[in-house]
Amino acid sequence: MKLYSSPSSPFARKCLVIAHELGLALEVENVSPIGNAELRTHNPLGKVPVLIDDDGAAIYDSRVICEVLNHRSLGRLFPGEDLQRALTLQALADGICDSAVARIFESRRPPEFQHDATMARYMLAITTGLDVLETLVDSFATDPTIGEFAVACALGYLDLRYADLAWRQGHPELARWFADFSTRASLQATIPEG
Ligand SMILES: N[C@@H](CCC(=O)N[C@@H](CS)C(=O)NCC(=O)O)C(=O)O
Repeated sequence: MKLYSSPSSPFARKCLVIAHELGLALEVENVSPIGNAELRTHNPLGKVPVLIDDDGAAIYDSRVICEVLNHRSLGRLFPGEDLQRALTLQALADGICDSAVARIFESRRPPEFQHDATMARYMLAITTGLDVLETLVDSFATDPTIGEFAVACALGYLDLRYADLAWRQGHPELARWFADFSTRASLQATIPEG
């Protein structure tokens, strides 16, 4: 199985972390999604990650990839008794990433084309999301689910692209949890770059 990935993508990282946790080896091909016609033949949305299955089928997006990998490996990352909490936590973490990634794209436009209100709206989603995560840390699962892994990938992306945000200030419980959780081999093996 081959994963079209990008070293900075929190969504691709989430898939790599989940594969690592499940003991699955994925061939990784790093690509730039921007203007990538070949990627678009696999995912019409033109986004990474995309998993190419052994039979050639393309699987996207990251939520689907993670769930399929977990299902095939009989993993416990989507536990039935905790499904609503785990999936909602994943949605919150992925949503923070959606806004964080979109804001980076917006910030790379020439200043005269940047839209301040849009930038502010993305930042509000990030900071409000962090505030809610801080209130949820106590409910994080001891046996981590897709939700906890998605949160770790989101925080890792903020460290990569939003160092100035200094998100640990004002979110001490989240910061403590992340420091401990980040020692997992799956997270150490997938530190984002770029
Ligand atoms: N919901 C998607 C989001 C994927 C995504 O936004 N990927 C970004 C890279 S982090 C991308 O490929 N963007 C290219 C584009 O928007 O054209 C997922 O979970 O896989």
